[in-house]
Amino acid sequence: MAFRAGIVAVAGKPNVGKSTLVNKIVGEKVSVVSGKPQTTRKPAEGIANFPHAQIILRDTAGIHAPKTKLGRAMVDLAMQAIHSADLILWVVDVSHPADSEDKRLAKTVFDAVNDDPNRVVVALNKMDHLRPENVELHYGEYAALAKGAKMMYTNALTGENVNKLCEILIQSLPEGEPFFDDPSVYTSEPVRGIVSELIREQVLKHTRDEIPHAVAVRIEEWREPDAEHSLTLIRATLVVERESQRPILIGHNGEMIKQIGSAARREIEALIGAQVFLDLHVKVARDWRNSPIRLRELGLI
Ligand SMILES: Nc1nc2c(ncn2[C@@H]2O[C@H](COP(=O)(O)OP(=O)(O)OP(=O)(O)O)[C@@H](O)[C@H]2O)c(=O)[nH]1
Ligand SMILES: [Mg+2]
Repeated sequence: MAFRAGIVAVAGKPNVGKSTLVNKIVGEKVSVVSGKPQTTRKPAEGIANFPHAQIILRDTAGIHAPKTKLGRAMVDLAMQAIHSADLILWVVDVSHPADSEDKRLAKTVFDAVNDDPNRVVVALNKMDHLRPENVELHYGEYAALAKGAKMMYTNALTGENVNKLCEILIQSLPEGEPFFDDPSVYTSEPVRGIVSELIREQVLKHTRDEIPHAVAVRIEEWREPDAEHSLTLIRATLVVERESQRPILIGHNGEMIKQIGSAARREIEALIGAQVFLDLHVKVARDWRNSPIRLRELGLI
């Protein structure tokens, strides 16, 4: 059996479950997840190995009409990923009917592959939320947009049908050698990048309203344990865009930032397999989401 390998761009509207699905396929957390739209900012890469195939998944930001320079950069990077992939895994939330945004996205996806239905696979995700009376209608609507591309119902949370989806992806990939030889490598992201995302994930989980979108994380210092220090020290800054957001993020008596820090620390310790001292600070960078200099500094463009 010929070995197959290639790059799959995972694209779709915000909050449909792209990152959850990527993590499930890879079997590790390569991309952070939250209930809030626009969680993913930069494409994250996950590598899934099979006996006769290697799938390189590029999880992208949800495609939306951007309101900030950050939003513009997120959508631009997602578009680049879509245009440079062997295959597009288009994720939709099948529990909702297809709307005008889905129609626009279908055009974006099929334009990127020159209307070749063999280069698109559709995951009908959140199948657990699809009401029985809507099955036929919603399936029909997405099938009409999918132009003959293969479709699979999935539940990215439980992993239901994810194996079947992988089989379809593998069949659709070009023949070729694996890109990454070491099967223990599941991402090409640097560990610092993952750690800063794990911190941001806890900010997303613990805050609401405009705060989740207003925060970026920068790792300032990373010191491995030595003769004097038994813990790995990680010092990070939570960048907010307005002075008024600082007290919200710090919380009463520092409770909020403490909760964010201890939850993130547990995740980081599990990732790097070592005890960590996580030191978080809040800084204001006025309107950073609209500042090209700040966005570059934060590695977001
Ligand atoms: N019930 C159900 N919930 C799901 C499923 N897949 C994902 N979710 C939830 O949907 C929410 C969004 O998931 P994400 O994986 O962050 O979605 P995303 O498409 O990556 O979102 P953005 O990065 O913002 O574009 C989270 O609360 C997930 O737990 C599913 O199959 N069923
Ligand atoms: Mg995401």
